[in-house]
Amino acid sequence: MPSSFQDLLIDSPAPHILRLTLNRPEARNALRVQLLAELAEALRQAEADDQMRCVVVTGGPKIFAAGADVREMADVATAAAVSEQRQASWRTVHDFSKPLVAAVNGYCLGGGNELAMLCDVIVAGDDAQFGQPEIKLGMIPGAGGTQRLTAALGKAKAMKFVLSGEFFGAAEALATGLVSEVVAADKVQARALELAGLIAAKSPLALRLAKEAVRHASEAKLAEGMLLERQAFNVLLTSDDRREGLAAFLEKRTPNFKGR
Ligand code: DAK
Repeated sequence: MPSSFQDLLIDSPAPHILRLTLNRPEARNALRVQLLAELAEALRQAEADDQMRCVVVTGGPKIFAAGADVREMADVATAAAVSEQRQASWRTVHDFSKPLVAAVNGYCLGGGNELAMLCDVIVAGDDAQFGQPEIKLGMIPGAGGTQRLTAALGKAKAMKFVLSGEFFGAAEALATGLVSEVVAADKVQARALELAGLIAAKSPLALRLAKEAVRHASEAKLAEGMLLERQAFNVLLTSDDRREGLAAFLEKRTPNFKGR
């Protein structure tokens, strides 16, 4: 792996296992374009490396990720310029054919939760907090949150969280099936690596086909919903409320939404 990675720590803690650690603690691991591009590049390299059979994605022991980078998105010109690159990175995560295990401690919000939901197995700590708070910024989820959260939680709960932006804890995430299992916060990394080890010991060919088949069961109808989500997201891109929501967050005040 190139040493030029800035936002991502990369190691191989056990044979056949690659661990990618989101590493922007000062911004709560916000997924700026640079970080997403590095994640995509690391996955491309893991895809091509026959020695790598399972990838663990984590934000470390304190926080998974606070979503897209609000500062980056608040600058409309920058957001537009990097939009294609950002989407290409998300596609690379989505298309990755080997098993992805998310190890989640702390906040797992917005794009962070969408990243976790793109993983195949989610091990969460009892300190984990999930949510899709985009609505508080005058936005909606943009990387499949409206579709995958609904598939996982059902309409009533997904609506509550997508419309209110309220967070929910690990117990609820487990009860609703959003995560695979919950363990004590300090056991998350070890348990994720243990599961990754179990997975990596299996036939790579069988793993790839199993992943594809299970995905088909849960995502066959997803494409249409993703299109709708993308159109709605784009409509909101130029709204005054979105500008206000992002500015209010950065200025640490309550937003004054006008419905425009
Ligand atoms: N972006 C940038 N900076 C962030 C950030 C974020 N998402 N979250 C936190 N920070 C920064 C804060 O600005 C603060 O910076 P300084 O003031 O120190 O310079 C620092 O991290 C610490 O934040 P707090 O003081 O707020 O820390 P707390 O521990 O008190 O609270 C928190 C942590 C995570 C609960 C809170 O920071 C928070 O609510 N953050 C915002 C969460 C949020 O709204 N996330 C959703 C972002 S929108 C798309 C795909 C995906 C997306 C969009 C499009 N396409 C493919 C089209 C995704 C959108 C989103 O995720």
